[in-house]
Amino acid sequence: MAAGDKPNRKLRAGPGSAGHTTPWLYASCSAGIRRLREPARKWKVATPGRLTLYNAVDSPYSHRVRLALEEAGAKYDIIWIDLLNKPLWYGEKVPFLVCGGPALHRDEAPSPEAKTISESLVILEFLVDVFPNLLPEEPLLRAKARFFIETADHKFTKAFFSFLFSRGSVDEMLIAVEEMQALLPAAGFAIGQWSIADASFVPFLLHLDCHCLKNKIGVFADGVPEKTLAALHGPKFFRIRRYLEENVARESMARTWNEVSVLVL
Ligand SMILES: N[C@@H](CCC(=O)N[C@@H](CS)C(=O)NCC(=O)O)C(=O)O
Repeated sequence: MAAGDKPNRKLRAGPGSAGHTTPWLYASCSAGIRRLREPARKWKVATPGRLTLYNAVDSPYSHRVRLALEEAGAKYDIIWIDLLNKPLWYGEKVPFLVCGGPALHRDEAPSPEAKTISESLVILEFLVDVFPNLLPEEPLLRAKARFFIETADHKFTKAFFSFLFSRGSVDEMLIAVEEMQALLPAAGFAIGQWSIADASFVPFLLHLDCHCLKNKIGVFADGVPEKTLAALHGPKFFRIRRYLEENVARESMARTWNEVSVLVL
């Protein structure tokens, strides 16, 4: 805007105001309302070609991605990696997603024309771009989902690994569970409808509750698994238990998890 120009008041006109020049945005600061009026977003969905997920048994990070793929109704191939005996070419952690190229075999590196993506949360964001039903369009809900993911990935997983493998304190573990519980709405999933926010968190909660504590997988002092399980199943954690049960009841979970073999192969 050149010096001395007046701001274009028409920009502040609401919908239906005579002659407003931009139908995209209006703000009524006096009413404290800001609305973004965009036409419905036209998702330009890339076609990534064949999707191949490299997974490992007992990996909550991999489980994140598999849940999202199942919820998206995606077609994908899955290759199981033994982390103690990785194929020679495989320098990555799991999960690892290959997009494009021909069908792969465990011992064969992806072809040069295939694209690869690592880091479970990056893969989840990529899947949202390809399968928009994994996250609602509403910006505030998207922000809420990302905050939930951020808290799950930093605070919860940090407490989880410290508790299980570095003799972290029960109290710190339970505080992290409480913090996640406080982010949940009164009913439903992390942001109401199921989304990648749930995919990012539930595998860790499930591992803690239904796998590591029950089967004493971790480095624990005597009595710690029992004490922690009793607390998690007490009235204080009623909401998060219900949340876990509702996640476990989903088809995506039935297709990817069972308590005996841990992950459905
Ligand atoms: N930040 C990574 C962590 C993935 C990760 O640590 N994966 C473990 C299995 S749960 C792994 O592949 N470990 C084998 C290794 O480090 O070589 C993600 O979110 O994908």
